[in-house]
Amino acid sequence: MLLHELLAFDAIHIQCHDNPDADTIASGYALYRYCQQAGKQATLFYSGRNPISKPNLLAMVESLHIPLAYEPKPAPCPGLLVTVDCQYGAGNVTHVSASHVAVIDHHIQERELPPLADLRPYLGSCSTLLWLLLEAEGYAFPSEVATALFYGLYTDTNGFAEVRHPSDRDMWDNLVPDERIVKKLKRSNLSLDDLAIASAALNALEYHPEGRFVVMGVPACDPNILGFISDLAMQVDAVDVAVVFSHEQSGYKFSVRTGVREVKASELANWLVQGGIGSGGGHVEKAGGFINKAMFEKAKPGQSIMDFLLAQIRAYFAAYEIVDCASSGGVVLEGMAAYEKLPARIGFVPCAELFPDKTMLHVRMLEGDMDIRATDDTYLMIGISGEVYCMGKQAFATSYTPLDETFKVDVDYPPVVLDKDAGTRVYLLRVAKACQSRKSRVLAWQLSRGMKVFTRWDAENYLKGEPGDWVAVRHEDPRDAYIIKQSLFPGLYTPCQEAE
Ligand SMILES: [Mn+2]
Repeated sequence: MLLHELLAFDAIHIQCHDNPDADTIASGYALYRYCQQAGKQATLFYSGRNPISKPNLLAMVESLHIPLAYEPKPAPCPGLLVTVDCQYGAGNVTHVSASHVAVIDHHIQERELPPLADLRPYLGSCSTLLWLLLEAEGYAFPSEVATALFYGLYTDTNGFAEVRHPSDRDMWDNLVPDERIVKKLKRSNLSLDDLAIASAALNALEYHPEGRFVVMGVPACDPNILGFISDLAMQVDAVDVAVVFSHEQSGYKFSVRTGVREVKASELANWLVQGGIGSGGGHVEKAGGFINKAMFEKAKPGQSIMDFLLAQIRAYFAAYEIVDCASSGGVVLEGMAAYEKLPARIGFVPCAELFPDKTMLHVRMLEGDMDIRATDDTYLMIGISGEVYCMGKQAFATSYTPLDETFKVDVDYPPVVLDKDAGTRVYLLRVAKACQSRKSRVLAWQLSRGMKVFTRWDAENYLKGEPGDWVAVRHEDPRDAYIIKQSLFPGLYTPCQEAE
């Protein structure tokens, strides 16, 4: 959906979800300003049992002059009704009859959507979605709108700790908010009631020594409380993983924290919402998400959310064998078969052609951000999913043949490099050339159980394989192991024909 399609209507009514938070208010406000600038008759409102009372929301509405109306009994809408940060017909937004409806949201799909809808559950906030849509229209962000969207992302991602998608980070980097107002809002996030909730949760804390984790449930509260409690729990030496959730009207908001390299918080957050019951994501150490109540009750009838989370966390721990190639003997070679790695086409960018020697680069890709110091020897390699990794000139020369063509691939988020010294951005897919890997022989084995492999080169990050994926070793060395996705294996490897 493109935002200007909404402008086909003269009257545009924008509805935030009941019991609104900063993200829905910011999203609605940005859309309101856009419609108003286009000469439309726009209104911004919310409904539900209570008007907003939280100090930060009141301060947000006041300091940014947001014309947000509370309509406990909303009248039917002539023209277009747009629900932001929620879906028309869902449980967390009061029903308003309208002749035309549009939905802009970042939660998982709950309802059949109208033709005018944009739903991107992988984003950390609905504010990010509005930012992307407005950017696509070439919109110039007034300070109030920039500040609102910035604060919307801030509150929905626990102070940016749980941002999920590179687009979240792009918005965070690009918007220029009014720092004075942001500061004031950050300082009024929590109420005394929120603090009382935190202390009650800490009192009732249950520790599970077998997995060194804690899980805590709290009543509906400011989402920042979840991060606050889990961050506090992580400072206990016996706690490796913390999950804190709150009971919200339409589901459960949760925060995940981990302090051990064997568990990535973003992965655990995704694991908790398996089966389409919600959305989650974030970083290696901090992540979060939301579980939809109706979906959860349908998937796990009769189970409490606490029992469910405990079972999911235990299942996650049990699902993966951990192999550390740096400190152990590596993977078991017995039962592995020989395969030939077929020549594969990937992209490469020699840093020397773009940047001065020893430039600090910030690489942004779907997998996350990476900082590197690029020398004249560094090659940036771009895989077929848009993932970026580094290689030395020598290693490149022995394993790849450059081709005389550009590298083209269709990916969800094209990787981008920021030259931190010059402040310039380079979209790698615009400059990447193609190269072909040389044939090589590996031993490989298809996984029947999950596996996390720490390679010899990176003691902090593991490669993760699910059942059905493959583990392979180069040079018959059990410690030279890596993981290949099930879907990619047949295209990249073929059984060796020659006898041993
Ligand atoms: Mn939101």
